[in-house]
Amino acid sequence: MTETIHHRICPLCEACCGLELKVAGDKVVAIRGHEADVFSAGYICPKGVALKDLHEDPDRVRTPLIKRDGRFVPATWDEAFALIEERLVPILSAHGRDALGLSLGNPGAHKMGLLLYGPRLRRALGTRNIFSASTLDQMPRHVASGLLFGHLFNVPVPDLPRTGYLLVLGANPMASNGSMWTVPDFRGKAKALRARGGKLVVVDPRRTETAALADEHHFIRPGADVFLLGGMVHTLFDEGLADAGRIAPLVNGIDDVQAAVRGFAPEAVAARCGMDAATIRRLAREVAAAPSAAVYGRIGTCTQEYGTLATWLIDVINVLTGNMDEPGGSMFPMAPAFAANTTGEPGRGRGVSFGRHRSRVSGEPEVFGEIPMTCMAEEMETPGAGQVRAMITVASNPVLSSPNGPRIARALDQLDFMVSMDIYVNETTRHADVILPAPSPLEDDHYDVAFSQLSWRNQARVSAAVFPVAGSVMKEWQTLLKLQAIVEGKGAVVDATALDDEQFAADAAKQFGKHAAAVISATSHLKGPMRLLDVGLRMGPYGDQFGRKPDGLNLAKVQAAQGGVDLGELLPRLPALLRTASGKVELAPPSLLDDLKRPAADLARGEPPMVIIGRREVRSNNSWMHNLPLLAKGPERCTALVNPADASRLGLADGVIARIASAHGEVNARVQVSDEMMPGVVSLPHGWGHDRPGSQLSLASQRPGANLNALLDDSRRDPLSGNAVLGGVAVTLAPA
Ligand SMILES: Nc1nc2c(c(=O)[nH]1)N[C@H]1C(S)=C(S)[C@@H](COP(=O)(O)OP(=O)(O)OC[C@H]3O[C@@H](n4cnc5c(=O)[nH]c(N)nc54)[C@H](O)[C@@H]3O)O[C@H]1N2
Ligand SMILES: Nc1nc2c(c(=O)[nH]1)N[C@H]1C(S)=C(S)[C@@H](COP(=O)(O)OP(=O)(O)OC[C@H]3O[C@@H](n4cnc5c(=O)[nH]c(N)nc54)[C@H](O)[C@@H]3O)O[C@H]1N2
Ligand code: SF4
Ligand SMILES: [Mo]
Repeated sequence: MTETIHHRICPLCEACCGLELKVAGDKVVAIRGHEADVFSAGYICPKGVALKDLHEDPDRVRTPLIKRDGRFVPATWDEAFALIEERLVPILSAHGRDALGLSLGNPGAHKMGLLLYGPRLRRALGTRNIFSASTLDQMPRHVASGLLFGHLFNVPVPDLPRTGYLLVLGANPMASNGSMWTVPDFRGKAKALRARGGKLVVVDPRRTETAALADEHHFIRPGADVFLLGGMVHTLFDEGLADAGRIAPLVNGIDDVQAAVRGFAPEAVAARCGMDAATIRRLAREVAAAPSAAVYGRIGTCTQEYGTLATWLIDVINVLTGNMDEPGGSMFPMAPAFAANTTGEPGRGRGVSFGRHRSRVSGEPEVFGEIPMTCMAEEMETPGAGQVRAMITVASNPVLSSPNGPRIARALDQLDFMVSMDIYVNETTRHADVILPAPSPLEDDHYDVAFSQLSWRNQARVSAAVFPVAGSVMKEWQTLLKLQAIVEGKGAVVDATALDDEQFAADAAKQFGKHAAAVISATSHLKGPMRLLDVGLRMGPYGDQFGRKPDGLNLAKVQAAQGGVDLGELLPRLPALLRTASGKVELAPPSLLDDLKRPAADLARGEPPMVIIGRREVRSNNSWMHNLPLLAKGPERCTALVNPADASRLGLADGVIARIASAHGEVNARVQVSDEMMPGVVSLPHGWGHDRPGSQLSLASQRPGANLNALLDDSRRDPLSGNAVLGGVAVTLAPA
């Protein structure tokens, strides 16, 4: 059979690598990195290669499933939508819109169909009960960006190719391949930094794969970053090193920050961080003195009780050392499409506000329209007006990925009705009444709607589906439109493509007024997300403006460019990017200054003898790639890493099974004794626990692993962002 070559962006993690696939007929022969990709230049990790296994996985759901007498049976799409209409509409009429909850998971951020059509379903549903992986992840980053720069996606990323100094806290890009920072081949870029005389410093309770690459690594007590960062900011003022440089006239509130960190002298915070004061001072001096420097934090600094404060203080250091928006510092990418910071009036906006409504049971404030994921179980369990009685999950597996997952499983069982858009029958979707599958990534078009806004270099890349959709599987944007039609009362029989045309025409009329007809005709060869992408690119900052800038970008040009279009290194974007009401960087938002009282009152807190944190590993992806042969083989990955001193104190030897217990649950995991752990801290990866009855993951269930989230407390949150606390939770360990 003749072989053909296809190029495709990997949709599995935030690195967004360009892949080259060799295909024969309907079979993938080989997958490797695409050398000519302008952005990833041939880089690939084992998960990218495993796209073949994902495409071929016999357990992947390929037809709608309806639960009858407790068992899933295949159904047609018409049957599935008819049942959804029959069951969901009466619940909404009887109990109102908030009776339906929506749970949005991580892969939704990687799929253009879900990203571009999900918000429409959300609006149509009109429910306040929106839960997403964002509050298990990066919500503190969005809150800090919103408060300081006026928009949740005004996220600065390290300008790694040009920086002289990178300080990484609570991130392990060597395993995760980067997050809220799209940076394929971190290793290569970090090595280049060191080769040109730059320095890499890592702060983490575990000496990670990234730390192994660094000049320096420092252990820190889990959850204590706010103290270290506060100590560094204090040092900058104390030693006369604070200088915001070029952007100083654009920054409000520097004096307020100085006053707010008065109690955070390195000598006062050192014990709480588990670091010494001299090191804290030295790190501050080094960041200030480096020709250019970037401070970057991620999961470790977000998923803790001071997540928003820690994220904010990272930005504060980048600003006060003159590195914000400067080459080699932390810079703002300029995406070619869909970025709010490239539309509207440059340099000014409405800013952000939170708490327009509160969650019913715990009274948690809404943040960017979401209620914390850790409130989902109680909203389902607690009777009364507004109780969640039905759920739609979209690419979301909270039973494994959210604290107190077993409680979520019990609550899902009590629902009147549940629909899951998902590709597996797994720990969460086994609770559904209807499962609506998605095409394999290789059967779908792709553009990085979100991650283009976080890229280490500006670029435009798009990939077409490698294979036509097998069987009758609907594209996810069409499924979303059908669900939208059902809740809007248009009925399950509506034709999704016709609805899309209708919606596009209405949107075009709003955006283009008298030119709408011309835009509709210019894009009439396209449907769905690709049509929206063409409009997005053409009207974006590099766009051809439908012919007014003939040299500009459009979809056809990006498609024609093998390996994508390089749009150059990151450029300074302040003040035009700001969307604050003042048109300034608001360095000292009152809510953050106020929240600083919490850690200030917590300086002397004693620590439990043992706390648990999570970790990531290259061959795993949150809760769902454990069923793929290429990734599942090899050594056991769901192990508990324990420092040798702790192991001998607790009577644990390498390879034994330990019983790990918290106030909320117990799990068993194999011990791996390692001096890469800080004493008093145990590390267990999340996303495991594939031993739940009713899941259909034949390979994953053979080595199920332990569910870290069965140990975590779903009442612990960062108050400003609603983000879950995923680390620093007290546990005991003993031989099982
Ligand atoms: N303790 C602890 N818990 C954590 C974390 C941690 O560090 N520690 N990390 C958190 C983070 S950062 C995140 S993002 C969350 C992730 O948690 P979730 O948002 O729950 O995402 P995943 O675990 O990746 O599960 C993805 C789901 O989507 C399905 N899926 C995969 N591909 C597709 C597709 O193409 N279409 C559809 N419709 N479905 C698909 C999978 O079958 C699975 O059910 O976990 C969080 N949980
Ligand atoms: N292979 C793989 N890649 C992935 C994923 C995956 O599951 N597997 N998940 C994807 C997703 S959804 C995300 S959000 C990203 C996350 O990307 P990263 O943030 O880079 O992910 P982690 O590897 O979890 O790194 C978090 C680090 O924080 C440390 N840490 C824990 N608590 C603390 C603390 O209190 N302070 C400090 N300073 N450090 C702490 C941990 O030891 C760990 O090394 O990765 C993405 N990429
Ligand atoms: S690093 Fe991420 S995007 Fe790149 S091949 Fe691996 S999973 Fe795919
Ligand atoms: Mo995430």
